[in-house]
Amino acid sequence: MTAGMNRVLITGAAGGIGKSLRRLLPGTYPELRLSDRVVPNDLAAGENFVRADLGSLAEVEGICAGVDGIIHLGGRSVEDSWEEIHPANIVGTYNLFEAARRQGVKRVVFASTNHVVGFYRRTQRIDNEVQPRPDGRYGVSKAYGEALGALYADKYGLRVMCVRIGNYGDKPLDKRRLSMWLSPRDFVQLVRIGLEHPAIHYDIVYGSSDCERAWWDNGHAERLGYRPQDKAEDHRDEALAETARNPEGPVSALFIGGAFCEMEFAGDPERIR
Ligand code: 15L
Repeated sequence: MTAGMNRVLITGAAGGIGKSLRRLLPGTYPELRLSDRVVPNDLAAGENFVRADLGSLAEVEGICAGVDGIIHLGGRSVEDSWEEIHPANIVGTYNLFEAARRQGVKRVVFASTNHVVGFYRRTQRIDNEVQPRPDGRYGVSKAYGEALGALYADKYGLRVMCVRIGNYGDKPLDKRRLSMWLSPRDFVQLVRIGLEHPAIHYDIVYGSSDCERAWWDNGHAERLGYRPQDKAEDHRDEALAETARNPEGPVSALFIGGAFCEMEFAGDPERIR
């Protein structure tokens, strides 16, 4: 049933998505191992938690031992200084893939982000094969993580699925998120495709629910069997009202990455085609 996924590791288990997956995944796989560099403040009795810092290859190898599949949520998940992004997402992601290889892990689901393609215009419809156009250091670090995934898939036979997550949560927060909202149960469906689908080698999909305003074509996920259950438009009025109260800035409003594009922006929007 679960394609030999007897023990599944979740990194970043103390973070927002980690906490949510920990409530949704039990019962799906025989054993879940949780890890983060800090102990989750909501750790329940019976949860199997092993502390590890992604910056230490030895510690990451330790948490990968005996694991069949990894859901890699660890690292920085927003724009930040290079001093923060580098150890967590550059060194840390390398350590994760290398430790997975050394420990004979079969599959990795890599939490990537829409910010890998943040500088695509909202007027364009992109698919999962476009070249990266990151909108910050965070987006660059995730593009690098995707590239590492390709290397470890092609060279070492690890099966890797990268999910370019839009915005994860119970509902779309504003107008922009109506185009990229990802509900928890739809993310679980994508994670299960990554960990179980027999055709996965190195695949990139977008992490969004049923968003009729999507700026991307998620046909690749659909071909892998993804059928999102939750519709962004069910929350339309609230989301539009939020953006009416807090409109996007002039640069944010042009591009997929929104406010991440506008941070530190000193370019010429006209030249970004
Ligand atoms: C992300 O990648 C972040 O993890 C999340 O906090 C949001 O900022 C999201 O993108 C977004 O673009 O809305």
